[in-house]
Amino acid sequence: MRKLFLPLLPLLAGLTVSQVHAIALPSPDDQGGMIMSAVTVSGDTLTLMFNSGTAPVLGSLDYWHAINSNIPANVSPGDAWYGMVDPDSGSGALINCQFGFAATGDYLPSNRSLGIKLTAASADLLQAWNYNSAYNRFAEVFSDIGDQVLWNGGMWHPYFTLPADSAPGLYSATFDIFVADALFTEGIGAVDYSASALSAQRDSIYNLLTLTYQWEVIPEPSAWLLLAGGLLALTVSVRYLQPRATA
Ligand SMILES: [Cu+2]
Repeated sequence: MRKLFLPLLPLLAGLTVSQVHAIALPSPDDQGGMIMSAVTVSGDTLTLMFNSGTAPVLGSLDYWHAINSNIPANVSPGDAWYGMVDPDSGSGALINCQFGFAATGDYLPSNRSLGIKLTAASADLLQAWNYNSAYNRFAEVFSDIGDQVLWNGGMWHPYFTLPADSAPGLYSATFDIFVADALFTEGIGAVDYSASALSAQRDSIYNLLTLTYQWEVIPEPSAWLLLAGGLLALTVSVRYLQPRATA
């Protein structure tokens, strides 16, 4: 029985600290690890390795801090993401950045680059952001269905967000990965979403890959109910165990 309550302990530890709210954006590792989609370029063939079996949680900053107290505490209101994500002074968006894009293989011709295009989303309010802490950028990408970025093939973990009050359930976004007839020029990190990047056309000599990411929104208040339940259970189990321990 005792073992059953152990997973609740990190949650307990996180709660006291999360009341401060002074926390930075959690990295993929802070959220439970990267989930990569790996693109390989071989001649004019693109292949994709992606295990679509997991739907990571889109959670509030409070949620991430509750499950992981190692998230660094160096946030300031000047951080570009603050208004969107901060639970107190910002919109408190639910976030996840575990999904990442990465490419290997042959170099493309110098007038070509990889592109990623949003082709479908299960909710209008699902948003994607290119985060670069060094440049303090938190810039929306894929604002509308059909929007794209050019991609230099380097590992890219966009942050996906939903409004704080989004209904629990599964959410998804579908992307095309393709070769575009344009140069990667004005990238911030691994992606270029300049005007010329947005208007690049697909080079159909190369095949098209499609990819669907799926996330889960969980009812966060129930995490606190669970915590309360866990506390109660701990109390009960301690009271139950104590007579035996001292006997
Ligand atoms: Cu990665």
